[in-house]
Amino acid sequence: MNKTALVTGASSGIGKATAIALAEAGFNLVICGRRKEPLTDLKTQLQEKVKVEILQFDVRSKEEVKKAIESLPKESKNIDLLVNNAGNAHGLDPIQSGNLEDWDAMIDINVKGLLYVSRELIPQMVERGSGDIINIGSIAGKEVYPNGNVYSASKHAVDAISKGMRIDLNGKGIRVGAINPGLVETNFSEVRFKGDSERAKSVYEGYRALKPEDIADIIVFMVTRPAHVNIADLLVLPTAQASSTIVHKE
Ligand code: 8X3
Repeated sequence: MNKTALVTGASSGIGKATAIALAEAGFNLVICGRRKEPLTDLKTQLQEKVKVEILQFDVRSKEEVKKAIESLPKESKNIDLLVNNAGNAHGLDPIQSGNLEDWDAMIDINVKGLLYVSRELIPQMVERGSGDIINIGSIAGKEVYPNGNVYSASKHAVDAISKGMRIDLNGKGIRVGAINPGLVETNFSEVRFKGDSERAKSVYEGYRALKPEDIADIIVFMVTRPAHVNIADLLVLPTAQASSTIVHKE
């Protein structure tokens, strides 16, 4: 295969697992993130199999996004698959006491960051008449749960953007798919609870949460279907989870 995938938030969690799974499927990679070290480690791990470029930038900065993508060497410039994964939850507070910095972070990263990266890469897909875009949403983009307010709003925005992309890119040879995970054991809760490891750990206790690899597998499946098949929208939960708030714990 001679396809290149660009994965944002590739230094950990779902992004990292997706990069690894895509390399196994033969995709060359552009791995993106804010911190260089984990990306360098990942590159070392994967570069025997496929070509790997690192792009270090913060999706919150449109200037950084533009500069980074423009800096790609010629042979990695054509991105066949964009995985919009970078995103996080910050805080879990009722609306009346929400932290404004947390709100900014979630809207800037989860919504605006996804848009900045997409805006840089979609025109060349349109020009070539081919491409795949996978947006990582969340169960929080399908329903709202107590104290999930702004995180949920940001993921509802991702849901709307995925639908909007599918409409605007219709007829242009580009597939747009969304995957909306429920509880996946990553550093997601550690970030949400600002390093409170005990509280973060308890989110995944008493049942079998999804692993990042579970989501990565599905992404590889989505993008390796025949060209006329677009898996548009998936909600993926651990078997123990029925909704945002209903999780069967032993
Ligand atoms: C992550 C899942 O349920 O914590 O997006 O919002 S949840």
